[in-house]
Amino acid sequence: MTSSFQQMWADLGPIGRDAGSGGYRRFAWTEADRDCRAWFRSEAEARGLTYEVDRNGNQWAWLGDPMAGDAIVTGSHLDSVPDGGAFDGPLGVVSAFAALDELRHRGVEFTKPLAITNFGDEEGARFGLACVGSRLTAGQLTREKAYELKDGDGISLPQAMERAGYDPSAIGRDDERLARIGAYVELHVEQGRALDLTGDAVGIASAIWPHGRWRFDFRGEANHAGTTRLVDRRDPMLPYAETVLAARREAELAGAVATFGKIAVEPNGVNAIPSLVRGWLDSRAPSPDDLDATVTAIEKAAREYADRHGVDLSVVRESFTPVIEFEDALRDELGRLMGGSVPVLGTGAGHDAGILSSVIPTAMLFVRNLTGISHSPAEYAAEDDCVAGVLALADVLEGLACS
Ligand code: HGY
Ligand code: MN
Ligand code: MN
Repeated sequence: MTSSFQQMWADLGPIGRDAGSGGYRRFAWTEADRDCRAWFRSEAEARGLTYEVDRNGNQWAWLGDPMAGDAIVTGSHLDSVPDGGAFDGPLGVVSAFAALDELRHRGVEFTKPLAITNFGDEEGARFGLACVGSRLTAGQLTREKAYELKDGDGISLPQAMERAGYDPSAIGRDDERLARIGAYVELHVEQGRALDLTGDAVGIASAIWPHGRWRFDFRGEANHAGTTRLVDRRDPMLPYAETVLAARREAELAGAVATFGKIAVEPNGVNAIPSLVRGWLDSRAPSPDDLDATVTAIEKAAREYADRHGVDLSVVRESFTPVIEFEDALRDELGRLMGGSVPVLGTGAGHDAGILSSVIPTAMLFVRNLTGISHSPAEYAAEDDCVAGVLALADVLEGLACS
């Protein structure tokens, strides 16, 4: 199993990797995404699995009869954030194939269908909404709303799918497919240091913090940077900057997190006062009330700053995921199958398993990340810990699909 893991890791590694930053730029329905999908299909077919793409563009590799029902499904995503790391997503997909290799090596008999998946567009890096593939499948994103999604160049989601050779006409809730699934288990690199602090290679997820993305549009008045008196300016960069500081202040007060990590400026000229400063807020908190209090306070402060500078402000919520509590029974079953005394930990990171938990039993395994760094080229998990994750996933799949 280790050699198959290493080979898959080596094959997938170069796809969509930026030579300059060393990070990944695997955005939905781009060439890098196409190449990741081709890799997935080749691994599936090399194992004699039945390959298919569902109405939402998610990839599936089946062992056994896909229509038999009560299938055990495992996988993750292959897309990335801009200059993301190698492990966020791909570790779950590679580990799924490697766990199957391990189970075949053990000679186990499957009593249920097994499927390995790649859910499309989990990061939402191109169209701004997280977990598009799983949200569509779970019915949390309607076809109509999906058709409204556009990337920074104005290309819509259906246009991007068509240009990539996929038919977007039937995207939407997939009850027929959901009815075939008994449970979904996603293995993911931990995005934090909890396991490093407990000294465990693998952990089990308990919950996902509620989290969302809000777009703040500060509209001022374009003018000459050199000749416009300060008192005459309606500069949107000033309330934006004050709002960024307010976000940190309000998050600290609420025990939440808040990040302005993406900004777009028009006309974006060195010697021009901007007409528009568009900033995206990502905020997350242990409870819905904490999140609501944080974002409400940030927006209130932003409006005061905008008024003070004669700037207009609009705030739009672009993505939201409520608090996810993974169901106890499956979580505890995983703990038992992994030999007990496995740490159970919450996370502030969103996942397809979180979205799917609204419609099917789901659970997550986390693999130790020694630095906790993620969404960065520096993201890393030690090979021994990755192997421990594969063996743990194999134990779980054997217990769920081979008993
Ligand atoms: O943003 C997240 O939490 C996830 O990486 N999509
Ligand atoms: Mn991520
Ligand atoms: Mn992820």
